[in-house]
Amino acid sequence: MKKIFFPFLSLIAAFILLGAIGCKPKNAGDATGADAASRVFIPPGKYDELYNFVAGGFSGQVSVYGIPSGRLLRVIPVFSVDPEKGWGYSEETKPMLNTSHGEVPWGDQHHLDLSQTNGEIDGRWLFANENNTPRVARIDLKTFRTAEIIEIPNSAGNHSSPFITENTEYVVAGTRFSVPLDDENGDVPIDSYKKNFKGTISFISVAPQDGEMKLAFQLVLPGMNFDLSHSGKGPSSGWFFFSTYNSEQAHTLLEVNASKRDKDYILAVNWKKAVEYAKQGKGRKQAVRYAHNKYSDSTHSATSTIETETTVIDVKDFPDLVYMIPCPKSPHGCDVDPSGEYIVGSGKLAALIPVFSFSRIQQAIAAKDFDGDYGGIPVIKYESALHGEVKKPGLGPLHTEFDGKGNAYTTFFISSEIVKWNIKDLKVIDRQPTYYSPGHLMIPGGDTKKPYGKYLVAYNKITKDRYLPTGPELAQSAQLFDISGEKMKLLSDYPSIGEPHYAQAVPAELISKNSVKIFKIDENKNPYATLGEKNSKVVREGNKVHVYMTMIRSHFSPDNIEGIKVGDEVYFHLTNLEQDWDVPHGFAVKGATTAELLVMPGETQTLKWSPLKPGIFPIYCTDFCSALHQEMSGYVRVSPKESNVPISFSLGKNSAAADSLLKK
Ligand code: RUQ
Ligand code: CUA
Repeated sequence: MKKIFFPFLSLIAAFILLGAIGCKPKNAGDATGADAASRVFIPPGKYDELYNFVAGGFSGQVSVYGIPSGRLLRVIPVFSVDPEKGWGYSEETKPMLNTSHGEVPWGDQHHLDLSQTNGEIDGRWLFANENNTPRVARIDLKTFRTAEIIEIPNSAGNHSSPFITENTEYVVAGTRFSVPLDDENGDVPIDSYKKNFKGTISFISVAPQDGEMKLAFQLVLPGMNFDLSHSGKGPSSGWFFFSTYNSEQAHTLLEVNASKRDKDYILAVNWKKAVEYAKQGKGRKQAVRYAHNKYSDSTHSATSTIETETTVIDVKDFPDLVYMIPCPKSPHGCDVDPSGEYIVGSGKLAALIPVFSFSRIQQAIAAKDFDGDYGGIPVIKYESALHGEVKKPGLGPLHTEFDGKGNAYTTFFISSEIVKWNIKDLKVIDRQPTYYSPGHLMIPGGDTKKPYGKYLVAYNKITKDRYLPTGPELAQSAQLFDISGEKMKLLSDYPSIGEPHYAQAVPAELISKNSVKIFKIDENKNPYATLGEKNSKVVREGNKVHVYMTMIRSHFSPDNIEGIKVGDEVYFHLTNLEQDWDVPHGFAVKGATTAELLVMPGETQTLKWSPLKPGIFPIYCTDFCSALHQEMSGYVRVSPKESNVPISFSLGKNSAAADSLLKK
């Protein structure tokens, strides 16, 4: 029997007896060979076919891989500070991590969604969620940088996020934990869950031109857990589908208490109608506090604004807004097929996969084919919404993606496999083992109208013996499959950063053609930019010292600074004067308690430094930028607090202080 890593051991035991699906197939992982190797081999100097953006889970960041090679191209800092790039440490980027709780330097990043136009990936932005302190980020794919982060009020554990609509009109964010609303007294007994705890789903609008996000409105729902989501498309465009669990409304020992009912629900949301109501001013204005952070490529700096209002729409006041569809049992993934007609719910504890039909859902709504209500929300009869069930597909279904050729692929956490099945006749076509326990899977464009359908990547959580041991913790793993034929074929696996959850991939050309190579120096609007070496200077303002410093191969200007005193706050404003692709310069100063800086061509970034003792403090470039990179360095002299050494600075000559010494 394969190893089982699941907290529901006792509940699961029964399922395992049901069938021998959980057994580890023979030839474990030996399916690859010379043919597979040539399929993933990218000759030196050649590019990968696709970009693969992978959620970092508890790392809080997003990583970017090339497919099919599996080569790591970049880690994009999003919700966590990153000393490598100075993200969250430089004065310019600090505001990006501001929240209503103050600076939060870490996040738990689970899902990604690429922006779409007409249901197809348009290569403009990548949206990322943060669970722990609910936030949604927008990454600009021209620069591969986080351009915007918006906090979500009335939310806790922002898991059901960020999923976008067909034309990127909205990004949704469903709360994992229900909690009292922000403007209510939250100091209530935990066992008053049923009375006081509420679920919310937030709709964030995205401006079509520049992508700017805005919290448009929030739906208030009965207390339960919202897990995942996908928007409708084609015929189901205008709708959203959310998986929910804990319809038991348990607040303790959820592994037992939230697993009691035979069915939980998929929530179908008529979001176009919700937008109409919001526009008619039907919601309630609520006082809240949440941060909205934006990064500008023109000032090369971020601003953080605390917003104070949201509009909430309680769904129980609007009977035609949301409907519940029973779904066995504790559903996790909720995926919509490329045609927009089929909605797949993956019940973690279910021995089947239900596939719902959008047209049947609509008929049921029209005919009021309901089976009572849940917290005032009409519950559509299971059979009325159902297209059919995939029987005995495997154990622990989690997520489903599509190849655009009528097939669906579902991950099975417990039986460690991917199962391919036909959406129409619901017959299993193929199953392949994964190593091990896959969570999400990804087919490039697999949640769009037009999947690219050539590869599939499984993101596996417990890799055990797959890599050289690295102590108690092993890297999680991505496994690449060829899905162009009838049977899936394992091509390769490669370790991944953090804990990947969802991922997205897109043909490289769609993104690489817009990639920014440099920032134009004459468009640099950073208030502390130094446009040209001759403008470099050091200015004292009280106990603040501003160093306007430039960088170009292979020196800083100035590179000798004196007159700084213990107790000063020193701001090194570094402008990289290069106008050449891939020539960043770095900056480090001895004793800095923050990070280094990496400054891109044409950009300005600022490091704050508070020297604590007198002495000579070297500065140097941290990025090997030329043959004379080791020469790219300098000295800062720090004098005691009471000293009267004047501010002086120079490049290539003795400083004033040194001259006066020599004259003596
Ligand atoms: S989850 S492994 Cu956080 Cu998307 Cu399913
Ligand atoms: Cu600049 Cu090394």
